[in-house]
Amino acid sequence: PIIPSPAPRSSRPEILAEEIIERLTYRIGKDAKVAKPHDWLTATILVVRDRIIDKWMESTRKVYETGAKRVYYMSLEFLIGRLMRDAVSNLNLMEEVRDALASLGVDINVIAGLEPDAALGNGGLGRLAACFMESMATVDVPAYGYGIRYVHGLFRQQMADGWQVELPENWLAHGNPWEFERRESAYEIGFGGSIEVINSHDEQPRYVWKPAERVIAAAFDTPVVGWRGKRVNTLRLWSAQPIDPILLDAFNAGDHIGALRESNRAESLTRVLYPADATPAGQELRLRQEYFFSSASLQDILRRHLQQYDDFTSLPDKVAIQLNDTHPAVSVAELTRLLCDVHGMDFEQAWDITRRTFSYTNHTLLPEALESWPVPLFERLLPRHMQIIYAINAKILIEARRTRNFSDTEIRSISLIDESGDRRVRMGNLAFVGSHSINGVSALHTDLMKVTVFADLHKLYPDRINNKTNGITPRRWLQQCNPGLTSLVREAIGDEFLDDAEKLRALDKFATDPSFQQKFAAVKRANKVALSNLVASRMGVKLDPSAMFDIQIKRIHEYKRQLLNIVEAVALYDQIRSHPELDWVPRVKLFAGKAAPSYYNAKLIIKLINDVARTINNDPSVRGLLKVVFVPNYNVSLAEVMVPAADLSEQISTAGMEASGTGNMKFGLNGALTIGTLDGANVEMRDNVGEDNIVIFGLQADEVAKIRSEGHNPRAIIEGSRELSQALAAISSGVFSPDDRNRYTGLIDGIYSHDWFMVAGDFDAYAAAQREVDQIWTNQSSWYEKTINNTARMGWFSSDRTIRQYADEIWRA
Ligand code: DL6
Repeated sequence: PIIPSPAPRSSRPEILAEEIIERLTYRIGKDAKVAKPHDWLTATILVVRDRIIDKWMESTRKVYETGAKRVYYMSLEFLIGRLMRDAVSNLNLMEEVRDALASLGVDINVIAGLEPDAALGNGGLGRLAACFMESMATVDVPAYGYGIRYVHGLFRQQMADGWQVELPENWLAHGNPWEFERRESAYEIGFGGSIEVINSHDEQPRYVWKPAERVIAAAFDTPVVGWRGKRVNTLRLWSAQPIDPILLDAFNAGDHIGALRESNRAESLTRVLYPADATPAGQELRLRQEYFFSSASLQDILRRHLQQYDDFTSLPDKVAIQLNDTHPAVSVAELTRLLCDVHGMDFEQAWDITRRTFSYTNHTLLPEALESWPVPLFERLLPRHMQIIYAINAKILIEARRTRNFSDTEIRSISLIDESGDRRVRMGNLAFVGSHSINGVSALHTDLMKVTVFADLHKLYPDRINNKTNGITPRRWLQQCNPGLTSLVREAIGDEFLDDAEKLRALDKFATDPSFQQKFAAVKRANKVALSNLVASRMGVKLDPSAMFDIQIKRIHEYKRQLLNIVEAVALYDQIRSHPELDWVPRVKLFAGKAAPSYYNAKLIIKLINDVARTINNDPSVRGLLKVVFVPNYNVSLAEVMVPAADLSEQISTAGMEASGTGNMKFGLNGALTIGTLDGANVEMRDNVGEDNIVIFGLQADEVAKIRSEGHNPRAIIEGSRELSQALAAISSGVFSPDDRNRYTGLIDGIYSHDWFMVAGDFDAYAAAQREVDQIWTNQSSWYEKTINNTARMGWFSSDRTIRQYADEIWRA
């Protein structure tokens, strides 16, 4: 039969309104008269979703027709945030949907604010994956994202007397109208068990893994629409389900709990996102999650490939798989296993195909963040993979010894097995040897990778490491979060920048134009008022929008140095009280961010910020010149309010420790001045915006390394700095913690004794840089010239540029 295509959907507001009512009635089963805001949200999403589906099918069909290469982005994290505004705006339907809803008496802003944040990630790495998904659709790369459909994403952060408390997050509470469950795309995933060898005397014996335990991976698809609806890609998230939902024999025998044990065990696999970003979880469940989603994704990829092609020899030409950090690194062994054991290929050929198919992105140099698994655990859970890893290791080590004459030390460092203590499988080395490309996420980070974590592997494979500086999607991080600035820019330079962010350069000529500066300032002020309203309603704290909004929002980590920021705030507090006669620039210091639940010092830093805030904000002698605020429960939606409202962006990590940063880019694009170290992508930001338009301070990466290796004397530095020693003394003696005077003694002792993160080492330079910022602020015309230049010159940091580089230089897609 000839199956007709559905009629194209209209975008007229009256038709949209009709459809919203139709969905409300027949899909949600609610009468419009009694519908709750959540019902309106769901109905609206269903109507918007329908407008994506035709494009989605067309995009998929086209890849089959053209035989184009597919890109698979494997990531344990996708920090998506809300989707409705994104989809509506990318479809160019914002006005129509707003009008349709208004005609039904519904305010789009109210219902958009009810959409839960899909917080399936911790921080930069997960948010990057979300920006990349949107950019891949925008620049027309046929791509699938693969990840896990966690029932509970990143915890909700609440404050209890200034301490972080973690509460479960429940983004699926009202269902998820964006997703489609794909019951036909389900795969069995095994764990444990044993290996049977068939024809063991043959040249090529067959290995059959007999897992002791099996679960089902079920697919849930979310369409990801690119800018102007050009292409729609798929984010496929896996959910674990039991093979038998209930053990009926056990149930009938009266063991009602035991009957569900297997089901619970399976479902617990994808229940919760691990809430640590810079330290590996190191727990069995995490390794299970990693293998579960890797295996399901690879089985899916191979199935799709065989639908279209005869065999797997074409795999590297038709498939590119990007490993987002080491979390999916077990895929290297899994693909080799599937090709050999399931599809009968010989090991050499399977290994060659594997290596030519994978590429790997490294996101951190922190040694403690590099994943490794104890050999006994790995062997128990994935016995066949352990054999394959040994086989790969033998191949690599023999090659290194024979062709490169590697020494014992070099062999030890490139080995997939760390033998220095209890034996462990090194996932970074596995990802490296199993990939044809290994990239860092900023120029500095990539250079450092070559001389630190991967120095010896780089010697062995000198052509593999390359750089792909991160980017951010300008749709979410300019157009949607800052409509005021977007309109102003359109008025000034037209619409070209909407399709090519580098066209923002045309704003350069307005940087010194007083009338444009005024309008730019007015937009910033409106955004600051919006943030002030949010802070007032959530926290009851009143902010003055004419003060400088100085913002540090990111995960709380010692290397990101929220501590340096708050110690400087304490020093400034002293100065304001000691010198009331001086013209202090009024400042609001805003912080937000989550700490990993087991990271004691990070949680203590949150408490310190809150303690300092309480003291300063209630001290009349400060005369409102300084305010400190910690905004709880940082997430993508909160960032969308805070980023556009920032005057000053704090990017002050210890040089050499922040791989790239992406918050730095969001702030710059939205017209904030950056105060930062020469770390991560700050270096390239300086090159792009010009050194007059950014305030750089502090030790550089090579200086930090030198000081650490030659010995650092923080005590001498502290004693030489009156401001610093007084601030540290106040904190450690309990001025801000009268209820527990020793609360911060240990934290401050750390600065005195080793100062690993160079808080003392950089303090004076940071304080001087802050006073330079004050100076610039006092000349508002110069301030706006610099901040307009930031917006004008940040276009290069669009993730469209990053994705094009991945596509051209790594994926060849
Ligand atoms: O590449 C995305 C993002 C970078 O911008 C950050 O600099 C980096 O810290 C982050 N890395 C991670 C992984 N673990 N740690 N730390 O989240 O990646």
